[in-house]
This record gives sequence, structure tokens and C-alpha cells, in this order.
Amino acid sequence: MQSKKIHKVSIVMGSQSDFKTMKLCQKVLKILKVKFETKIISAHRTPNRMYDYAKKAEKNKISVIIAGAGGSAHLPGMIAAITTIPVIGVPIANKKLNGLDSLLSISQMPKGIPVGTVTIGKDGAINAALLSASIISINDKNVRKNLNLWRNKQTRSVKKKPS
Ligand code: RP5
Repeated sequence: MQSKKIHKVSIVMGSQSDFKTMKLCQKVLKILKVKFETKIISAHRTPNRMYDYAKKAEKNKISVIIAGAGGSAHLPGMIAAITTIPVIGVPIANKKLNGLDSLLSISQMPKGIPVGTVTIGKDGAINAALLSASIISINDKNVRKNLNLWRNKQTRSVKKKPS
């Protein structure tokens, strides 16, 4: 079923230091012509901001949330606890444990509150954006078309022989 709704992805991250990873989400969504917003929200340092954001997400017409967090990485799970909008978590690589801590934290949600988890770092940020576009493409044929163009371009870029 197609709807006339303009779908928006919300990209959030725990710290300014996450932006070097999370800006890849913006890059992909721009290519796919998906509308997005970007915010810094920390589950620990700005808990009231996080609560307000998640509570108002539906009213603010957000279709998918991408949440990047490093270290103990509670942001994606806490947002998912407050809203039923799909949340994709991006584990950010930090200097101490290279993001393995965040990957385990984000993926180990208790049953009942799901967070879709992608791989650590920039590859994860790219895949989170692609996955958010796939979700939106269920109801948006322009985004589906752009996703297919992106896939076809990727396929064409793979050489048949190594050089
Ligand atoms: C997490 O703590 C953030 O998502 C970030 O990855 C990490 C470190 O934050 P900064 O100390 O660099 O601000 O909440």
C-alpha cells in the first residue's frame, strides 16, 4: 500500500564524537533522497532530552530512528523502550574496546523491546541508513526506486577479475 506521507528518518547519537561515524548515514540518505534530521541525544548526559525526543517521535512524524552510541551504548535501547517506532542501533568504535562493548550492549536487548543492530562503525552507519530506507520503501515507491538504482550501481562496480 502506498501512502502520501513524507517519511523521515531521525539520526541520533550520544556525542559529537560519534558524528564522524554517523555522518555516513546522512551521506547515504541524501543519495537515496530520504528526508532526515540529525540530533545529539545522550541517554546518560541528557536523559530528559532523550525522554522528550522518544515521547514526541511519533507526533513528529518520524518513521525510523537510527541511534548511534559508544561504550555502554544505552541510547538505542532506551529510545526503543519509550516508542514503538523501529530503532536501528549503530555501535560506535571507541579507543578501548573497538566497539565490541557497544555491539554486545545494543544487540543484547531483553525480549519485548527490539533494537535492530548493525555492525560496528562506519559500515554499520551505512547499513543502518540503507536498512532505514528499505523500511520506508515499503510505503514509498520513489525510495524503492532509488534503493534499486543504488544496488544496481553497486553490482556494476564489482569487477569480474582482480587487478
Ligand atoms: C557514548 O559515550 C557516546 O555515544 C560516545 O560514543 C561515547 C563517548 O562520548 P564522548 O566522551 O566522546 O563525548 O555515550
